[in-house]
Amino acid sequence: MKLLVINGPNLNMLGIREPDIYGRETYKDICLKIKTYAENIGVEVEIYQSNHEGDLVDKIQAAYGAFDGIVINPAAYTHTSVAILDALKAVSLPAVEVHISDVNVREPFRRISYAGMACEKSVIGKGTDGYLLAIQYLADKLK
Ligand code: CA2
Repeated sequence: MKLLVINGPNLNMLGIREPDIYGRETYKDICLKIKTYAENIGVEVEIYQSNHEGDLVDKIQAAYGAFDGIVINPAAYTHTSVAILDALKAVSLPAVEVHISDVNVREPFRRISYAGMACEKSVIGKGTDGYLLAIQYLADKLK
């Protein structure tokens, strides 16, 4: 089973600022944690990050026929991008949305998730363990 983990803008800056919201782990730490977890449960993962909406859309499209499921944290594009929503709908792969912080208790604009409308599950406010919970969910569903 092969899963694609997609991260949106600024997530590559994690661990550098706002540790009270996003924790102290760096993006590199998080990638290693995801890869180690996936390997231990026999799941192959590719992790992709981009700051560009169109690149994220291209990556979602390229997942069609190449991956069994998608874990996605679209970061700020969560709350703005109909293009990412449409791409997720177009490929129609089982997808899980992850947010490190609890977007429901922050600014009101973070309560809307376009990407979430194409995801069968949302893991919100569980810190970076949310990625692992999302991978486990898809692994259980797809096995
Ligand atoms: O909680 C999440 O995972 C978010 O998707 C993170 C996004 C935010 O725009 C969403 O509303 C919720 C922000 C990504 C990273 O932002 C950084 C900010 C400062 C320092 C490092 C990263």
